Amino acid sequence: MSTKLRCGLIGATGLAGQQFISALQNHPTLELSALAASPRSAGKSYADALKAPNGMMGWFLTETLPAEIARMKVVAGSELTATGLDLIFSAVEADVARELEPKLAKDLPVISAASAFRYDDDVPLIIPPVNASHSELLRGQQKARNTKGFIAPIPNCTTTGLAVTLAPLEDAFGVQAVLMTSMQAVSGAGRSPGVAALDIIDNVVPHISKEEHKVEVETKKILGAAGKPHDVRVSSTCTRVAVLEGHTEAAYVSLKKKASVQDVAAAMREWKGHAQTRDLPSAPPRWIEVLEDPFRPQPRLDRDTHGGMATSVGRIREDSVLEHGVKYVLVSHNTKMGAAKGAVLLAELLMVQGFIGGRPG
Ligand code: 2RA
Repeated sequence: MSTKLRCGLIGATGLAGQQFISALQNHPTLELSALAASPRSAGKSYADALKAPNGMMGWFLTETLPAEIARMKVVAGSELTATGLDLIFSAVEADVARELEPKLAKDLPVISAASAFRYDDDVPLIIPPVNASHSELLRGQQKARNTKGFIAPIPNCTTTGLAVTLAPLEDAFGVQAVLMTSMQAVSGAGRSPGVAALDIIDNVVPHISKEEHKVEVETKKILGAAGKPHDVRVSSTCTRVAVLEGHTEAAYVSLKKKASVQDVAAAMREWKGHAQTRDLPSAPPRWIEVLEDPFRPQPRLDRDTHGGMATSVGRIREDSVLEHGVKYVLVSHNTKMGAAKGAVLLAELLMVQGFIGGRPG
């Protein structure tokens, strides 16, 4: 019998759900044991649930749908029970998450890509190498909500790349203010409805609903102490560009202490992240790759570095407008480190920390 932890996945048929299926394939300690989606898919095999009325097989990843997943029976999210499961991954939209996640968290840990609970004071927002210790909030959450499980969301994918690059700067020099402009891939918008081809080809769309607020609030929450947001000032402009995968961000950072370009590059290169994350199965050999070529990072060339789990940084320069200013460009894989693989990494951390394991009967 398998000794892997048994995972349920809600929102299994959507694009984010498919990315979870991919992220969990051949995982050394986790396996998918239950798939849940909307009542429309309930009772069907996963392959049948993906079929559109026009006959299109709605599997959107480049890798083949694994045969054992294709055969699995899908249940309605509202019917999924904790029995026989160790944890839940959630890939549902925020409104569905608001209803389903608290029910499931009564018995099980819920690792979520949804934004529904990210801003609650008793909910940590963890990027494992950056703020692994924020998991201490989970015990308080369990007590306050009287649950055996808990809800642990991952941040917005645009926040992830920014926070990963700010963490070594905060550790080495302190950060006081950040200005950031993103150039975000279309995959970030999902497929329902997603971004229409006619809107994005030959174009840049200068607004993504609620995105800038998320980046600003989440960055402060992640860089702060558990339950106490950092006082860094964050201002962003989020745009959508005609790129499939990989968010590019131009960041301008005011440091607390002056640092040279070489100091900043060294701080990022040498940053190892939280000690508990170094040996996690999904951890890359380095969290940040600093590139010297002034024409990098580029999403097409750099998003898949270390399996999409590393953030690539280039164009590090001094900034003469901000106090102790530096500026750089980063690329972070929005659907890997910024989504499903990042959520799996969080589950791995919470296993090491003893928050996950122990199956309800
Ligand atoms: C986007 N960050 O790219 C969002 C996805 N959650 O639209």
